[in-house]
Amino acid sequence: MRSWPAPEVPGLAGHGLPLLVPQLNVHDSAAGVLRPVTPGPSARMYVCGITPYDATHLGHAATYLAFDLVNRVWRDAGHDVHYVQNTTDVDDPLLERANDTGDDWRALAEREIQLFREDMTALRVLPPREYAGAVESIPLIIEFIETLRAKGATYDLDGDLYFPVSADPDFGSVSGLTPGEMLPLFAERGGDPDRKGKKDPLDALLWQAARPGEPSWESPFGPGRPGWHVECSAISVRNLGMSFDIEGGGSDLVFPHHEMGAAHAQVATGERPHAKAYVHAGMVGLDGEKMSKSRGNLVFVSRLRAEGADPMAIRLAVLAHHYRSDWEWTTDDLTRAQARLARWREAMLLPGGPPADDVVAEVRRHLATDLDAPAAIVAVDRWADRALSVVEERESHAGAPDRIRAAADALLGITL
Ligand code: 5CA
Ligand code: ZN
Repeated sequence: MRSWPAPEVPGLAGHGLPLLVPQLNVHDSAAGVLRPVTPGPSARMYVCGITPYDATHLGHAATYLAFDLVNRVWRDAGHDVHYVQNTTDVDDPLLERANDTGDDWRALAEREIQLFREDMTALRVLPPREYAGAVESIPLIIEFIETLRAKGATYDLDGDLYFPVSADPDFGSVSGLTPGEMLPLFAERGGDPDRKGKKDPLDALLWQAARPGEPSWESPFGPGRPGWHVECSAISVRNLGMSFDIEGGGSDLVFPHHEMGAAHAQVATGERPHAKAYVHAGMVGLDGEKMSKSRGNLVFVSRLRAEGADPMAIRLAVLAHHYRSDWEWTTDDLTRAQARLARWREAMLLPGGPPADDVVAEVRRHLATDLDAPAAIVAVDRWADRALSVVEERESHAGAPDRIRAAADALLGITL
């Protein structure tokens, strides 16, 4: 599927030099601690994409901006970044929405994906190298399920095909949850623990037999459509292989989505782990609740843009919150970011400023420490404050504003 246009990323002095660019450490949900990620020359990342029926709310934006920081930090460290993202362009919630509004489900998905592309472009999010739709990936998903079947890791229930979680001895290692903790989350997030005839209530649907009025595709297991977890498992393994560096998404995906995806992949390939680190962004809320389509409490990036908000202010407003924290959007976020952006831009107009090297080093250090964008932003604030208050000529370094501009662009994705 077509991705979106890549923004220019300026190269910074010291780019690719380990002495100047610290190695990225991120919080790995499986390990429960901050860990160094140690990619080879090619750094591999898979991030779960949208289900295209209501894009792009600020929660989505916050998640994709978090992983955009990973991408930028890795590029600055000299890695060739292989970034893959899916889009769940056939699934229950999308079909339900299309049904409710009388839309054609394909048209709804295409419209929302296009809006998502436009929002990502406006926010200067670097595009994935492969942007894979579930529908276009059905042949490879079928092939992946065939592999599981050949290994005896599937069973049939009234025409639907299930994955027995008992097939993976490591099941549970991504979330670290007990079965008792898993069950309510499974029920809440698309699972069917109460279905009669399952071997284990947590077993996940791999292939759902065709139902009247729903789209379906031919397969060796009869006509139907793929389950959700197997979509991301198949797409990630096909494009990145096993043990890729980071699998990412919002914290609502830790269980069951990333747990099941890892189990499928580990059983299908006989290798482990699926990803070296599982990285999760906090949930963005509004009015005391998680922002989500089902609750309808959404603030859309496209709406803010249409109201005249500078996309760079939207980006800065989101990055002012640490990616792992749960937080609530308020209009103050945007007001503060607009003021901050104006101040940074004012400092850019000066002929010189305080030395930039230490500031760039500080931004790099903060981002390498679990993507601490809020601290990186404060470092730029301090530089701008000093620049705007410099009175003596000798304190002013020609070219410093340009270097700060380049760092804000390359590392934070903010153009000044
Ligand atoms: N298509 C699946 C992933 S394969 C899906 O979860 N789609 S989604 O549209 O519901 O969400 C897209 C991404 O945004 C996911 O990574 C999800 O974890 C994240 N996300 C959803 N709601 C929020 C929120 N309120 N705050 C932060 N991130 C969110
Ligand atoms: Zn996914």
